[in-house]
Amino acid sequence: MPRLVVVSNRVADPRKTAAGGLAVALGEALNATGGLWFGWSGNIVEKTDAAAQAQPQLHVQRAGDVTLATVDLTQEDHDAYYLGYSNGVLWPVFHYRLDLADFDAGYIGGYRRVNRMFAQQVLPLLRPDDLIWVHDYHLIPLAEELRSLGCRQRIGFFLHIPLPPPLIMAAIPAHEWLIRALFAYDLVGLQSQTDLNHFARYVYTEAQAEQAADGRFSAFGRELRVQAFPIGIDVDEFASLTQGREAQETLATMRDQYAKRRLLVGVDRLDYSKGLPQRLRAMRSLLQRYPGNCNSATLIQIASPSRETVGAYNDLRRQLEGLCGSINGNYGELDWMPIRYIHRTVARKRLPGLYRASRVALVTPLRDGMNLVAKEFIAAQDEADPGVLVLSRFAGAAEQLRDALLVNPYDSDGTADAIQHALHMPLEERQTRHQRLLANIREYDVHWWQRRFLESLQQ
Ligand code: ADQ
Repeated sequence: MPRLVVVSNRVADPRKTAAGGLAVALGEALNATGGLWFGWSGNIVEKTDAAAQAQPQLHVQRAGDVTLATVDLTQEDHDAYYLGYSNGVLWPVFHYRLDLADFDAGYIGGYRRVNRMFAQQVLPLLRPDDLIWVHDYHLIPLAEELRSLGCRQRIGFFLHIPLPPPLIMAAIPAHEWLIRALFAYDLVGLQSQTDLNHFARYVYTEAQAEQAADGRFSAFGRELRVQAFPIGIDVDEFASLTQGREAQETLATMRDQYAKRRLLVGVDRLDYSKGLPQRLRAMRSLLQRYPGNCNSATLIQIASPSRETVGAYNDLRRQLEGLCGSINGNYGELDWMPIRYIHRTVARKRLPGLYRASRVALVTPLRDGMNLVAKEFIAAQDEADPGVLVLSRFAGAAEQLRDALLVNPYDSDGTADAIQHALHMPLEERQTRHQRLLANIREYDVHWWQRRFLESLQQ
């Protein structure tokens, strides 16, 4: 196996548990080949620092057999590339939220500049037979930049977020440039069959693709292979976290506090793609339509702070606070509240305890590339008495997890009906569904994903 080089916006030390399953899986492949991981350091340097502007400083660090190489960004580049183009244009549009995109601000210059700078910085670190794996929407034009500098190595790209239908994609003024840039890769991986269909329709209708066979597309005078590789979690790692001290402590505390009540859980970044206001409205509808849940069902919603300097995220935060206040105010009792909303991150080692204490998980994004919380919830359950997953049909995970209760999150009454079903599902049905879900996430785990992508890239 050739040496693996991973390039992503952020770099994580794969030896740390807090880094999560993706970092562990990439770390595994990097370790096996003595690989290199390149990305932004997370540091922002002042623009007045002329030296840093001309030649960003490269920080190199060893993590076992893996080399971590990072560069700083100037404030201006960070704002245009990261906050602006990546999270103010690509993130909303790729999640179908044209209304939230800010097309006019000229962020694209910063996006191109940082991609070019990444290419210039990583190029001297490359060896002739390296395999390069680029991650996510921040770095779509990276291969094009690398090719223009003479890079001939195989380069693959994986998009962690959805790829929208052609007419939505076409709202981005530079849409053709973005899709053309993908054709500088040898392989593009997407999360789902739906994303793959959208890509195919785009190149047929917008780029007059000539032929497509065997996952190969030719357009813009180039040929590209595009496949779906649904990402998974490290099921064994998660199962062992579940047995750990922190998770067991959390489980015991929750069981103690909610002994005679039913617990529902939601764990998300505070992001408008995750359907949080819709989820709270479904809870309100549950209490209205099925009053037996009053004084009984409680949703613990953990929403970790995310991208707080992007305007749309602050509006959402206020909206959630208003909804929680109104639902708790209307339905709460002296000793019971229907919603416990926590605007914080929960330690990764505690999460499995929270999942296991919950009878139902609400994973109801309006759009999501995959959604790993759905898979983590399944992995953390007690097989003898498992909880039920209520899952949005608009999460990439819904293509695989057919044994969850699939819902339309825009339909609050329909979602409330599904929650009611989940809360009262007989043990036998819970077990059957859980066994099938667990078999699925075991077969298509994060190691499978990593191996399949890299095998395909090497072919
Ligand atoms: P995200 O949008 O971040 O990822 P997700 O797949 O759910 O979404 O992964 C989130 C991870 O962070 C999970 O491991 C979860 O446990 C953790 N997490 C989330 N909220 C947390 C909280 N409040 N406290 C503690 N931990 C929390 C993007 C795409 C997804 C895709 C992944 C991987 O948007 O669709 O599944 O990448 O490709």
